Amino acid sequence: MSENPSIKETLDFEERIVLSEWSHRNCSVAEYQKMHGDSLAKFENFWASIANELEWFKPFEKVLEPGEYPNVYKWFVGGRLNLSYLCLDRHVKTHRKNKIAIIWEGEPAKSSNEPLEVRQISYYELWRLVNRVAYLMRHKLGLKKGDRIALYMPMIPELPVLMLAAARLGVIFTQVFSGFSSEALSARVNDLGARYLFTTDGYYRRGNIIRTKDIADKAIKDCPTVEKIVVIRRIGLTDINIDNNRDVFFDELLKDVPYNVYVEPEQLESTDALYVIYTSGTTGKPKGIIRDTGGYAVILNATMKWIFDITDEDIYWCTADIGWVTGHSYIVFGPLMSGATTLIFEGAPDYPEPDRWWSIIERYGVTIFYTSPTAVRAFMRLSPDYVKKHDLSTIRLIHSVGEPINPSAWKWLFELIGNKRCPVGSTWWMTETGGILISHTPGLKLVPLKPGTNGPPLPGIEVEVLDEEGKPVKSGVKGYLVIKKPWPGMPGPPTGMWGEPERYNEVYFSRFGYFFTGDYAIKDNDGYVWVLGRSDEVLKVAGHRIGTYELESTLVAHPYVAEAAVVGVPDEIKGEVPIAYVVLKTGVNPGPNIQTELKKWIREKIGAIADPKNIFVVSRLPKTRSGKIMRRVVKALALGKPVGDITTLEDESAVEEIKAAYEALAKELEAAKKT
Ligand code: 6R9
Repeated sequence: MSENPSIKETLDFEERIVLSEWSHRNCSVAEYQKMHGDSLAKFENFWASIANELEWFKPFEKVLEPGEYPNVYKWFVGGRLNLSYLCLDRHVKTHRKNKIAIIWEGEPAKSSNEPLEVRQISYYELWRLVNRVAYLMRHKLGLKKGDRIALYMPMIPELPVLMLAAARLGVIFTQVFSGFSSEALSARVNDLGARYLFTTDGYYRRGNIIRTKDIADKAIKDCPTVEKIVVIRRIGLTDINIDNNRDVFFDELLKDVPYNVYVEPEQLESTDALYVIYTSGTTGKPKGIIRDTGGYAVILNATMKWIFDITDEDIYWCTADIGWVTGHSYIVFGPLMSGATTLIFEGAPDYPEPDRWWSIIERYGVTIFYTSPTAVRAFMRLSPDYVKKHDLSTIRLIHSVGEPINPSAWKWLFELIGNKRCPVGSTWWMTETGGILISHTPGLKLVPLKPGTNGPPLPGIEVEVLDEEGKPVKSGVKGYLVIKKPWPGMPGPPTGMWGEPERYNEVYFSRFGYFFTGDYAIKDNDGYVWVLGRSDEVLKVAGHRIGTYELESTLVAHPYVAEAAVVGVPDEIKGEVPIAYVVLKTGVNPGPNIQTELKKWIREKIGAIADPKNIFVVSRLPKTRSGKIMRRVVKALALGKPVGDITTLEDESAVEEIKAAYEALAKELEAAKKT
């Protein structure tokens, strides 16, 4: 774990910021704690009242019920609803009918002479289109409730359209982030047993064309359940491979679907699955988290109000990729359920110029800005003039997500982007939680801000920080963050994890008996939670979650590699980056470019996000006498820290070798700095 060194400093400093502009919401810590305590005291009634703010086809009979498998719960049992209905049909019956639902901006050309590619889609248009696509899915592809599809899609409006159309029919989708490799894609498609794979010919990123269809072609060779690839033409590439028996173009399927078809939304059970999302853990293959329908809708609806204070006037922008959970919840389903205008952009933050984001905020008058600490740290390195030349005065609320925010990044957002007027929060949650669980809640009550904290747990959410033995630690002491009560949005029935009935309970509940998040945290005297980072073998690289185990097993799958150990080390911008130590098989002669070769291998097998910063070839790894790699030791060495007790080590020379590798690198970096 890369601990945030400034947290201790901030805890001691106890800076508290109260914004006079938010006086209508400001409250004391005691007041918040009272409200929070009340919500827990009448837990089920509390969540029932929040759930009743939604429109249900059939009201739920029971708030919460244990499922068939340990620690899997059913929320809002007996209730029927549909997220496509809640995101669209409900709004087109109101004043929101002609309101813009989605503003989309394509990647601008390098030359400013070319017009910007922008699409603004009203709720009514989106509703029409989703109906047509749902019709297409049902009648042309034969999809029905419970079938599975995979979406390997870039950031274009067709992606939310596909998600909403699938949701309308009860077709379970999984999205695979468009930066993942063909192998990562086929593993997920196969695990879910998807019938169709939706992708594009390509997309634009930093002035390049990424050829998604080529990657999909490669992936699909090993995917027996996939009947067809449906290709959305984003670029209009004429040289992609088309297999007439297997590939179909989306526009050709859609062409003769009448513009006015209506597909009645399936009345789904609250406990029916909406999607499956794969995420990295400490061991084994990625975990397919099952997302239910009712609990998820409730947590999103609540958090859009409490945390984002969403109103009809807002232009809301979450800068994540829709392929990650943040995009599922807070670009698509959350904002659209709230009737907001949600902004989607294709491309990168710094292309064609480093002010792309600030120009977007100015161009559309963004009011709510939800971003990541990694992006902030990258911008902080550049001249503030890129920001200052744009009018950002429309912004009224800022949050970040994905990793701990260091106080200086927080201050940069607060001062430069928010002009000291806007609440800035750091919303804690994870793929497994579905929605935000720990955050400041400017839309409800606003306790004083503190740079770097996540703030208090939301009403209805009970968390605790425990020591090794599972006892609560005192305030200010670091421990393990657990969630004590079930929450709406938690992994859904029947098994929490797709196809793996035992694993869910084993992974999350075996250690403490409560849901263990995997995070280290501190609770301060005000009950604010400060998540410090992961306590396990999961890395957060630029906010992306990567298991060291996944990287290690990919490395040892290379024909030259016998053993591998991967650890995370702090990085000024990305928060954390992987470093790998590998032992080669005896007798192989890899040549001088083995590091480059292994980096390429990881890109091919997982994707560029997992690219290790350094790969060191060593002759042995530090192991216990029973043959287990001592990661603690590898990690300390990678950080240039003392290794502590190594009496159980089998062979101390392994330590010396890694130490030497670290020192050589440190020297190299020092030399590079000087030149
Ligand atoms: C939404 C998302 C989950 C892990 C989580 C924690 C870290 C996320 C954070 C944060 C500190 C925040 N994390 N938000 N840490 N402050 N505001 O990121 O999901 O990709 O599953 O990652 O991210 O370590 O355990 P996911």
